[in-house]
Amino acid sequence: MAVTLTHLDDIAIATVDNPPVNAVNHAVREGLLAALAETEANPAIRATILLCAGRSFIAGADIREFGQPPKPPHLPDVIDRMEGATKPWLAAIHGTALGGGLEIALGCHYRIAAPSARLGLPEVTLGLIPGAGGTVRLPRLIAAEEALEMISGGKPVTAPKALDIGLIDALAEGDLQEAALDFLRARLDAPLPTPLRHRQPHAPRDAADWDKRRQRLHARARGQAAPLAALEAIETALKEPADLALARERDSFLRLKSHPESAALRHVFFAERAAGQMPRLKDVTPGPLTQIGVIGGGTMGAGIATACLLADLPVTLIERDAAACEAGRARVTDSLDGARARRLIDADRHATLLSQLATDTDYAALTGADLVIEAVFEDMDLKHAVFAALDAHTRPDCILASNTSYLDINDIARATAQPDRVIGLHFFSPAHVMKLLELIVTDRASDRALATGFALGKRLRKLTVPAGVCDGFIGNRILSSYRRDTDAILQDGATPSQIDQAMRDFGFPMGIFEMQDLAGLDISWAMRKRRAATRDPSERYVDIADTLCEAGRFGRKTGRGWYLYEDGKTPIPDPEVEEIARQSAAAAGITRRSFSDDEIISRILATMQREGEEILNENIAERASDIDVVMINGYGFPRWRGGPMYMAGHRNS
Ligand code: 3H9
Repeated sequence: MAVTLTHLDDIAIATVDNPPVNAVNHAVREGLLAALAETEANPAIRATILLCAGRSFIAGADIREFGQPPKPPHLPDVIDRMEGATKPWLAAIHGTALGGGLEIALGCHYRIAAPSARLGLPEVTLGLIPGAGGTVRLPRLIAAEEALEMISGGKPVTAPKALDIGLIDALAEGDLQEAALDFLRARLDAPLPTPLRHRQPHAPRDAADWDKRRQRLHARARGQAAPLAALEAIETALKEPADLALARERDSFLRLKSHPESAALRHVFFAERAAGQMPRLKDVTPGPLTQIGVIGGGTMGAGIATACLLADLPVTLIERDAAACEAGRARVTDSLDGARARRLIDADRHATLLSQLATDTDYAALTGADLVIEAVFEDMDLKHAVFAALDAHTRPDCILASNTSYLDINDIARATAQPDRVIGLHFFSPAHVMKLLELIVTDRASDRALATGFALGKRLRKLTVPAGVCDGFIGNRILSSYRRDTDAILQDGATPSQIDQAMRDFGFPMGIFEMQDLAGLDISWAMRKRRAATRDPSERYVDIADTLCEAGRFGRKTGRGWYLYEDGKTPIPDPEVEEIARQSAAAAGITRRSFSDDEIISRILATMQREGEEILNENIAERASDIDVVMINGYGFPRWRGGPMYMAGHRNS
C-alpha cells in the first residue's frame, strides 16, 4: 500500500510510503484519492495529517513514469480534490518536499516542516515547469519575486526561510507527528483557510525590478526552454484567473515533457546517480575516513585540503619547508574566506575548520592518516619519491591517492611495496568547488582502496566517476582530442573568436580558446615539448599554439594569448594571431576556407564522440553515461543537451 490511513481520535493520518523518496507514482495518486474519499465520507474524522514514511516527504512526481503516457488519476486532479476537501489537510514535511511533493503541500490547507527540511520546485532542472498547480498556487501564497526565484531557479529553500517567506505556517520542533497533531487540534474549530486557487496573487512589488529579473532570466536561459516557460507561466498566473492559468500551466508542462531538452536532462539526472556505482564494489566495506593527508600545498593541494575540511575531515598538509607550509595554509585560509564570503560558513565555523588543518614537513606526521592525496608537481621522479616516502611512513591500510592529471598511476604505484592501495583521485580546480571527481582505477587497486575512494567522494559531495588508467583519463583525454581538432579548424580557416562563439551558442559557458587563455597556455606547451619525441608522426600536428607560446603569449596572465586582454579579462580578437594561423596554414600547404558555426560544432561533437567510443571500447569508462557526466560537470558541456554520448544515441540502460 503506497498510502495508508490510520486514526488518532478524530484526526486521520495519511502516510505515504513509497521508498526511497516517496515519489508520486500512479499508486500514490490512487492512494491519496482513496484517503480523500474516506476522510470526507467518515463523519468521525475532522482533519487529516499528510505524513511520509522514511527519509523524506514527497520528492516529486516519479520521473521514471515520464517516458510513459499519463495514466489517471492525474496529479493536478488529486490536488484539486484535496484543496476542495471540506475538512482540513495538513502537510507535515521532513526531508525534502520537491516538485509535485510541494504542489501537494500547496493543495493542503496548512503546512508545517521540520527545521532541517527543504522545500522547492526544481522542475526547471529537468527541463520542465511545475505541472500540478505550482506556478499558480505559489504566487498566491508568497511574494511574486520569491515565487519567480523558486520556480525559475529551481533551488530549494530551507524550512526557516520557508517560514520567513510564508511558504509554511510553522516550524515543527521535536516529533513531527506530535507537532502536527498539536497544530491541527488548535485549529479544529477555526474556519477552513481559503484554498490558494481562490486567493488573489501577490503582484510584483516593483515593476522595474520585475523587469530586471525577467531580463536576467532571459540572459541566464541561454537557449533553454524551461526557465522562460516558467516565467511565462508565473506571469499568466499573476494576470489571469486561476482556472485559466492552471490549464495553461498543464499544457506547457505536457509540451515540455515531450521536448528533447527534458529528455536530455532526465538522462543526466539518472546518469549522475548511476555514475558512483561500480558493480564489483557492491558488497565491499570502505576503510575509515577520520584523518586525511595531503601532499603539496599548491593550488590543487590547498583546494583538496579545503574540500576535506569543509566535509569535517581533519587534514595534515605536507610541504617541503616551513615557508611552503605557510603558503599552503594561506591558500587554504583564502579558500575558506571565499566560502565565508559566499555565506557557506560563518566566522565560528571558519575558525573551527582552520583549527583542523595541521602542516608539517615530515611524512611521519601521516602515521594516523586513513587516506593521503598527493598533489605535487607533475614529474614522475618526484611522484616516485613521494610515494616511496608515503609507503615508508603510513599505516599499511592507509589508501594512497595521486591527483595526477596526465601521468601513469600504475607506474607511480610501482614506487610502493603495496600497489594495491594506490588509486587516483583526479580533482578539478577549484577542488573545493567543482562537483566532479574522477576515481582512477589502477591495475592492481584493491576493492577496499576503490570503495574508500568512492566513500571520500561521497563525503565531499562530489560526483565520483570511475575511470581506467590512460593518458588524460576520461575528461582530459576528450578535451585533448577536441583541442587538437579546434587547432586544425583554426589552421583550416576559422578564427578563435568564431570557434568560441559557436561553442557558446551551443551552450558552453566559454569557448575552448578563452578557456585556454584563462588556464594559461604554458603548462600544455611544456607537456607538448616533453612528448614531442614520442608523438605519432602520421598524426596531424598544428603548431599555432607553440608559436604563440614562443612569443610569450601565455594567456590572460601575460595580457596576450589566443586573444588580447587590455583590461586583463575581456578577450579581444588579435589580427596577429590570425596572421600566425595564416602562416601556419601556408607552411603546411593548406588552402584556408570558411566554416559555418554548424560545421564547427558538428566537428567538435564528432571528435568528442569518437574519442568517447574509444574510451568505452578500451573499458576506461564503466558506461557511456559516465562520459556525459564528466563532460557536463568538468568541461562545461551544456547539461540540457544531455552530453556528447547521449547525443550520439547512447541512452541510460
Ligand atoms: C515533478 O514533480 C513534476 C510535477 O510538477 C508535476 C507532475 C504532474 N522520481 O538523489 P538520490 C530516486 S518533477 C523517481 O541518490 P539523495 C533516484 O533515482 C520531479 N526517482 O538521493 C535514486 O534512485 P537509485 C521534481 C527518484 O538523498 C533514489 O531516488 N522533483 C526521484 O542524494 C535516491 O536519490 C525532483 O526533481 C523522482 N522524483 O537526494 C527531485 N527522486 O537509488 C529529484 C529521486 O535507484 N530528486 N529518485 O539510484 C532529488 O533531487 C534527489 O533525489 C533528492 C534525494 C533530493 C530527493
